[in-house]
This record gives sequence, C-alpha cells and structure tokens, in this order.
Amino acid sequence: MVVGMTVLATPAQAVEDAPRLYAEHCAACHGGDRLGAIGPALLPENLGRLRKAEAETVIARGRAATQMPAHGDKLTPEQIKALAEYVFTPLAAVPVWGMEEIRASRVVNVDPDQLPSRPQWDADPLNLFTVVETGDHHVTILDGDSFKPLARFQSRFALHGGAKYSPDGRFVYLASRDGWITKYDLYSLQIVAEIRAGVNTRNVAVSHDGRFLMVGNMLPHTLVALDARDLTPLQVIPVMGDAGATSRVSAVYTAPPRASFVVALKDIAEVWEIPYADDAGPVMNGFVHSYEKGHEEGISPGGRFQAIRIRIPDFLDDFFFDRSYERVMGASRDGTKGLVVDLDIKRKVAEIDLPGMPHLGSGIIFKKDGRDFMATPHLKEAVISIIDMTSWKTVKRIPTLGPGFFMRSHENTGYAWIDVSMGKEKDAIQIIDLDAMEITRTLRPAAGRTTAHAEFDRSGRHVLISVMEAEGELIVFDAQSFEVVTRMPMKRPVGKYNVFNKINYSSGTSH
Ligand code: DHE
Repeated sequence: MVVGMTVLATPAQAVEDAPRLYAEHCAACHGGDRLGAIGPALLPENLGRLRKAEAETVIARGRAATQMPAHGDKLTPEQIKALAEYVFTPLAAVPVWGMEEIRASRVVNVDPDQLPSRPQWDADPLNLFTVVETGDHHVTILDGDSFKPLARFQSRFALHGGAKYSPDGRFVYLASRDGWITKYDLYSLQIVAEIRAGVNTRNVAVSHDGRFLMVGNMLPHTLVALDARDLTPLQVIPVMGDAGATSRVSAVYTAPPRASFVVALKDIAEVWEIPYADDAGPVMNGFVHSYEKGHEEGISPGGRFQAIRIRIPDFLDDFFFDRSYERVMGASRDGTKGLVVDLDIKRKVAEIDLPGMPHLGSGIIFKKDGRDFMATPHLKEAVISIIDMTSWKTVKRIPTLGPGFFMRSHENTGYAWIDVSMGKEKDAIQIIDLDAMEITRTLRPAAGRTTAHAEFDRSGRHVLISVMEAEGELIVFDAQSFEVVTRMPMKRPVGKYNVFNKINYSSGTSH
C-alpha cells in the first residue's frame, strides 16, 4: 500500500528506517546531528516535558505559529511513531560545543553603544513583568500598573527557568533549553544579542555587578562565562570532578554578597563556587582549568573564572540560600532530605528533615518573631515545609491539596501563594497565612485548568497567576482581598518575573 509516494512499512521496518526518515524530513530544519538549526534541537534532554505521544502529534499535524509543517500526509503512523522514538533516543556521544561553536553562533542585532539612554515608553520601568509564553514561544513585556503589554516578541524554542535582569533592571536575559541566551533591551524593546552557549542548557545567572553571565549546561558538561554587554563568550569551563568524571550542571546561582557564582552539579558530589570579583585572588583548593585563556589578563592561569570545589557527602540539587549567602541548602538526589553547606567553612553543617522531594528553588524566606524561616513546596508530597533557618529544624509541615511546584510571597504581605499542580487538583491555588503558618484560603480561578506560578508586583498589592494551558491566561488578583482584578488571554504563560522584586532580591521570590 502507498500513502502519497511513501510505501507503508511495518513497525519494525519503520524503526530501522528512522535515521533515513529523519535525514529526509527533519534534518534540514533540526540539523543532521539533531542539535538544532532553524528548528529546535531534537534530543530527549531538550524536549523537556513533551511526551512521545505529543511529539507524534506535532510531527503529524505540525505546530501552530511556527514553521513546523504537518507530515501526516507524507508519513504513516508507524513512521511517525518511529521518528518520535528516534528523537527521544539519546545521542551516542556528547556533542562538541566548545568555544569555536559558541563564538560562531553569536548574533548581535544592535551595537550596545547605540541603544537609547531612556525608556521609549511611558510606564514604571521597575514594575514591568517579563512573561514567558511557551504555548507559542513568545515573551510578553507587561506594564505592571496598567496590565497592558508593552511588547510581545518571538523567543527561542522552549525558554525555561527564570528571566534574569541586569542590576538596573534595564536588560532581561532569557535562556532556552536549546542553549540560546537572549539579551533583550527593555528601554527600546528589542533583542540586542543572542548566543548559543550549549546544546542543552539548564539556566543562566547574572553577576550582581551586571558584568558577567554564567550559563550552566547539561550538554556538553560545561559552564560558559559571557560578557553581559554583548554576550561575547569569555570562557568555557569543563565540569569535571577529581577522578576525571564529568557532570551535568543542575543550576548556577549568583551570590551577590560573595561576588561569586555557586553551582549545583548533578553527577559529582561537590558544590562549586566561582568568584568573579577583580580581586578574587588565588582561590583555595581544586582549581578547575578551562579551555580558554582568560579574557582579562593577570588572573589565574587557565582563565579568569576559577572554581573552588567543596566536597559534600551527597549529590545536591536545587539550591536555596540564606540571606547572607554563606549557607546554601540543597536537596539530596534521593529526595529524602536537605543538606546545609557552609560556603565559608566549606563543608556540610546541617541535615534537614525534608522527605518528598522538596522544590527548594521556589522556596521563600519570611520573618516571624525576629527569626528567619524558609518555606518550600514538595514535588512528591502534599505539604509545605517550614524550616527554622537558625536551627535548621523543620518546625511545621502544612498539609495542602496536592504536591506543588511554585511558591511566592512579598515583603508587604503576610501571605504566601502556592500551587498544587503536581497533584490531581491542578486548578487550585492555596494561600498560607505566614504568621499562623496555616492555609487560609483556596482559590479556583479557572476551574479544571492547570493553574500555577504566582508573582507579586513591585508593591506587593497584586499577584499574577498563570493558567498554564495552550489557550491560557494570566489572572491578576488583589493580594489583600484575593479578588480577581483582571484577566489576560495568553498562550501557556509559564513564568512571570517582576523587575523590581528580582533586582532587589525580594525574599518572597526566586533570584
Ligand atoms: Fe523548571 C526554574 C529545573 C520542569 C518551569 N527549573 C527552574 C530552575 C531549575 C529547574 C534548575 C531554576 C533556573 C533559574 O531560574 O535560574 N524544571 C527543572 C527540572 O529539573 C524539571 C523538573 C525537569 C525538566 O524538564 O528540566 C523542570 N520547569 C519544569 C516544567 O515542566 C515547567 C513547569 C514548565 C516548563 O516550561 O518547562 C518548569 N522552571 C519553570 C519555571 C521556572 C523554572 C517557570 C522559573 C521559576 C521562577 O519563578 O524563578
């Protein structure tokens, strides 16, 4: 039997044929090596949470608002299945993506010296939100007072993680799972430069002085330092342990009071700290040598960015810092506990009772009776844990309607907003009274639809929540009365990031 010009194959033949089918139908846009070209990389790591069944639908029907065409009239269901299987198969070897490839990928759209010195619009520049809409891979820049969009532009495929701002809040940096880093100017509403720093990237951090970006990669196993001004690559740092084993980067964070980047590693039981101050001086044990000579002269051989290794008794992920940034909490790989590592004395100093896979990265700090407490959701348990940040004891476990992903608060509110989207009641948002340490209200602003990820505006008066569906919306609440103020249709708005809260390192949001 024949469909179009294609002879129908048995499932086994289709699987055998997958590389040829890929070369014929996919390689032109996604790259012969599956590392991406005008289309995104097709590797299991980059496809993120796309399920195979969803991938089959995209191959058959195409993807709306992108250049991905439908192949359902050219390929049989078996062939489509085999292709989906093929793109979910890891590559046999870690691809090369070194300084040469990174440098060659850089696109500079505007000379940074030619950018206007003032915003080209009328709104509070510190009360903007960057909203990442993964439904059609766009970003909306939203005025946080009028709730009107200032701009909406196409992003790279599958942005992930928080948008990061320059310290003055003027530029926003975005990272895609495919390794693209985008620098966007909020004053003139345009992309300044882009660079592909990895094949599969975890996230990007911005130094507190705004000079450097550090990109953490899953593929290859590297960290990449960029000049924040125009994204010139400065240094590629191989992520390698003592015994020569390499590791994926779990995430890279900025520790402003220490003028350093702190790195969580997936496959090596170490925490890395990378100082970036000009007078960082010789760092302690375990230099990590890099491929490139230092961008600036006179700093340690091998490059400006040198990692200090702190050996720890477990693999740690998903970091959360105390206010001083001296102590970092991490979740153990088996998801049963947390560890506290002191970056000054360079060892584990406490263990925290935290079963159920805590999602520390979206935790918050709040004060009660003069003490700092940290609250975190859990990905696998319907509970919010409250930890005393002095004794590191879990002082309360607040039961919720389900396990959740994100949590938010603000200095001007006594409440924290959580989702329970990892459980069955995906449409519920719960509000915790932080003083009483109890749930005080449950909202269901979009019955039956996945609702998650809160972010406060600059003043703490409003809270924005996402309905994370293809035809989703952003819902604005009054933070005091919990009433809906307005709703805006959006295409799977995943995350939203307020400029003021981010650049001031609000204790109620992620950094
Ligand atoms: Fe995320 C942030 C890891 C799946 C939406 N996510 C982060 C960060 C890490 C991380 C390390 C912090 C980066 C930063 O901001 O600098 N995420 C992971 C995973 O390991 C996980 C579970 C599996 C994976 O696919 O990699 C995962 N994340 C998801 C999703 O499925 C989400 C809901 C939708 C999506 O688009 O992928 C998702 N992650 C987010 C968001 C943030 C994030 C919205 C930023 C949170 C913030 O407010 O700062």
